[in-house]
Amino acid sequence: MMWKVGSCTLCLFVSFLVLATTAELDAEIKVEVLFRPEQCTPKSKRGDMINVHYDGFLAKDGSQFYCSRSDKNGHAQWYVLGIGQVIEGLDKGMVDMCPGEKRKITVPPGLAFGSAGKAPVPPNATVVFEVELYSISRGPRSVEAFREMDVDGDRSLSKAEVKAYFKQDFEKSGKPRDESFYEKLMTDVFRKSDHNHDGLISAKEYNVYEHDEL
Ligand SMILES: [Ca+2]
Ligand SMILES: [Ca+2]
Repeated sequence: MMWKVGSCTLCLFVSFLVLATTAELDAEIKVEVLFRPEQCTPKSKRGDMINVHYDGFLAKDGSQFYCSRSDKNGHAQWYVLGIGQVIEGLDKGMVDMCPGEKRKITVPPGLAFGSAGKAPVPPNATVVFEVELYSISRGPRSVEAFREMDVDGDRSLSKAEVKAYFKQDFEKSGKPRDESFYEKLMTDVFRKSDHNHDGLISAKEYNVYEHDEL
């Protein structure tokens, strides 16, 4: 009799756990705006290059597992938004953000590190990111941008072409930066996009939208 009660309780408990886990895997992200500048433009959108600092915490106890300010010499990180360079929850949660804006993004495991986790994040963990957006470089993944960057028209982007484009882009926005900044930005872009490491970004490597016309 005791056994029966025991196993049944266990059984209920297990199915409750499974239900809870499934619900968490299906859950959506939660976005709280911590700070928004009065002049909130431009807004980030898929395909933009964004520069962000972010801190990661475990939801269950608030412990910090990542801090971009202490990692990689404290440089804010460059990402192309919306193409899987960061966890899905951040790709979704950093849309429509303007430079200077700060957000707290709570991400369920299904849109973060999943049932496997990723050390030091344990399996099935809900994570919380505090992100601060520094700058947005407009639509570098558009067909127009590719054509504009590909000055010699050989349907691939050299390092010089990419660097010149960013330089022009920042100068146009009235915020020119020094040479090492463009160099770093260009290096980041090649590290993430030059998949076959031939020193050129082909139309195919660049083309996250899979436009036929490239
Ligand atoms: Ca070219
Ligand atoms: Ca290449």
